[in-house]
Amino acid sequence: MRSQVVIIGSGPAGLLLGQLLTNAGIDNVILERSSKEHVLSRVRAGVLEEGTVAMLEEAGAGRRMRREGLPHDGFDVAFDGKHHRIDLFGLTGGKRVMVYGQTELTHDLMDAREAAGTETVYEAADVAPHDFDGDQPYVTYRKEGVTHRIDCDFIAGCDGYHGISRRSVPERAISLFERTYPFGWLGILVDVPPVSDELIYCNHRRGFALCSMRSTTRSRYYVQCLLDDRTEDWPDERFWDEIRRRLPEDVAQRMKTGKSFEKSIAPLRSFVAEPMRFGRLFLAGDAAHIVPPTGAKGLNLACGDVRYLFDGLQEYYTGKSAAGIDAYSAKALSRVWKAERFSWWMTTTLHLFPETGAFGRRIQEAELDYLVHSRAASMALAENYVGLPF
Ligand code: FAS
Ligand code: PHB
Repeated sequence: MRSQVVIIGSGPAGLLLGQLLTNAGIDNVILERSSKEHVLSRVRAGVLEEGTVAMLEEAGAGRRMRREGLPHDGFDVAFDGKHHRIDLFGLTGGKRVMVYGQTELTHDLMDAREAAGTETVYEAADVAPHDFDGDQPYVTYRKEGVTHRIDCDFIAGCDGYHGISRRSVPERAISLFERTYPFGWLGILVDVPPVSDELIYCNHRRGFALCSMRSTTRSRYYVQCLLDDRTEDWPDERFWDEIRRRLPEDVAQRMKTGKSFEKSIAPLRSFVAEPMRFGRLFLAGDAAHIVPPTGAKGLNLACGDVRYLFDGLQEYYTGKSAAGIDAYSAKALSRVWKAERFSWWMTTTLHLFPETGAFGRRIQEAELDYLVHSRAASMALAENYVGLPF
């Protein structure tokens, strides 16, 4: 079999790239190791930057997001018992974010791909990229006991942090940068109205908390937890007690509680692989970088990579120029590192770091005080949160 582009991974990066390529008449196939149901069962991001929203519409997968998504013009930062609104719209000259779950976005992209009749091979085992340092790369995979080979022009490694693509690059050719955090996020989904119309990011001496949502009837809440915590350590009753202890009194009092139907713990990490291109293999999304979810950047960064990679591939196939794909890695990394910095800053400013002691706590308090009382500081937060330009 032959295709122009083989995409490894059917997450947001792979699906969005595949849809843009298909719409541009560039044939592609996605190889996904899990089942479609498993991909859709994952609960992850919730906030889309304007650039991501525009790309979904460009891909022809934005209708339901426009109908069901929640445009947000600001969010609250809470600390010391009070909450302060960050006016994204006012501080960025009219930009906002869209609250719309990654699960829904993934579903919409899968539906668009199926409508276009473009192939995704689910439950593809032992996917492996080959000869990407030459000009005749190919990918092999096993399905129902049969090994298949797809010859192609390019391979897009959109297979996430634990994928095979990055791990297929020789160690001497890649540099890894990483910072781990001494805590995780415990998240729940619950069908009760959100406690606030907008998100609330809360710094508290007991730990970080985040009040988010998926709709006006479905809340998404998080608390900072210990790295070795397990979901069974957190029955709903403990979760509700803890998040209300961390929120300002007026917020805690009006919080609706209920029985969670999803509960998971995610570790936090900052990670970047450089470069993001190896001959005919390109890394995009979590395969190349990870950010702590505090800044709501992970999914949006994946879409930013796809912006550059799709533009470069389209230029290669139509303009017969390799300038775009040659510039991909440097361009993507420049935006990735700015988002890494922002996500690291949001995480260090909002979470409890016992090891930084009393001095570290006072620095956090000064950072938060400056943030909400300085227009310049709030503008810096706002322009990063709505998304830096592509
Ligand atoms: P993904 O990981 O989404 O997709 C990769 C795909 O490749 C998967 O479907 C996987 O099954 C497949 N794959 C892996 N190995 C393969 C192989 N060998 N062969 C074939 N297929 C393979 N971001 C936010 O902005 N906010 C959040 O709150 C947030 N929460 C998160 C919670 C968790 C637990 C995780 C892991 C991530 C979270 N993120 C969050 C980040 C997340 O949204 C990612 O940035 C986003 O999924 C990136 O999309 P992809 O790059 O497509 O990678
Ligand atoms: C979410 O709704 O899942 C969410 C929102 C904002 C974040 C992280 C997660 O920063």
